[in-house]
Amino acid sequence: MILVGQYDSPYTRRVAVSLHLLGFDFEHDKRSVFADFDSMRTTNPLGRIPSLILDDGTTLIDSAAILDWLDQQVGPERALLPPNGPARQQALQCVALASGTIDKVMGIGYERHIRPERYRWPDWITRCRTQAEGGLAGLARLSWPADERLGQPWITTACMMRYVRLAVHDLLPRGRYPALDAVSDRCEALPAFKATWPADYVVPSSA
Ligand SMILES: N[C@@H](CCC(=O)N[C@@H](CS)C(=O)NCC(=O)O)C(=O)O
Repeated sequence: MILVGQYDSPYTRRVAVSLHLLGFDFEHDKRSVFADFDSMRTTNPLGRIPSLILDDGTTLIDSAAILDWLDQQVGPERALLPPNGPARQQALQCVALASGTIDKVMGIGYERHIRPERYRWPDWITRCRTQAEGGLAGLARLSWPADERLGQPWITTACMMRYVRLAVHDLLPRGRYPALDAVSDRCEALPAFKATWPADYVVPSSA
C-alpha cells in the first residue's frame, strides 16, 4: 500500500505512525498537497492529504476513515481505538480535541501564508488561536497515565503537538502543560514516531 502525503501534515503523520505501530508495510508518496495540487486531485478528488492506496487499487481518503480501516484490519484486540462503550467515547472525545486543535492551527497557517496580505484578517487569527488554546487546555485536563496502552488519543495528540510547535512557535512552549510534554516525549521516543519525524514546517503556498 502507498501512503500519500508529507509528514509535516499531522493527519498524514498519525496515519504513518499507526501503520508503523500496527506493522503494515507501506510505500510513502511524498507529493506535496500544494505544489502538486493537480496531481493530488487525481488521487483524491478533494486534493487533500492523506490518502492510502491499497494493494487492490482502492484509494481511501481522510485520516479518520483510513484509521478506521486499519483498526478493522487488525481486529479489536490490536485496534488503536477501543471498540465500544465509555472507553471508545472518551478516546474519540480526546481525538476530537486534538484534531480540532490541528484544524485551528492549520487555519492560522492558511490565513498567514495563503491569503494575500491585503485580505488577511487578524481577528480571525486571534479567534483560531483562542480556539487552539482551548483545545490544548482541554487536552491537558485529561488523564494521561504513563503506562496507558498507546492508542489513537496518544498518537493524534503527539502528532498535533509536533505540528503546533512547528507551525505556531509560541503557542505551546515546553512547560506550559507538563502532562502534554510527557505525552509527546513518550511518543516521540518510539521508532514509529522517529521514522515519521517532520523536521520542518513546509510553508503552505497556493503557487
Ligand atoms: N479531515 C481530514 C483533514 C485533512 C487535512 O486537513 N489535510 C490538509 C493537510 S494536513 C490538507 O490536505 N490541506 C490542503 C487543503 O485542504 O486544501 C483528514 O483527517 O484527513
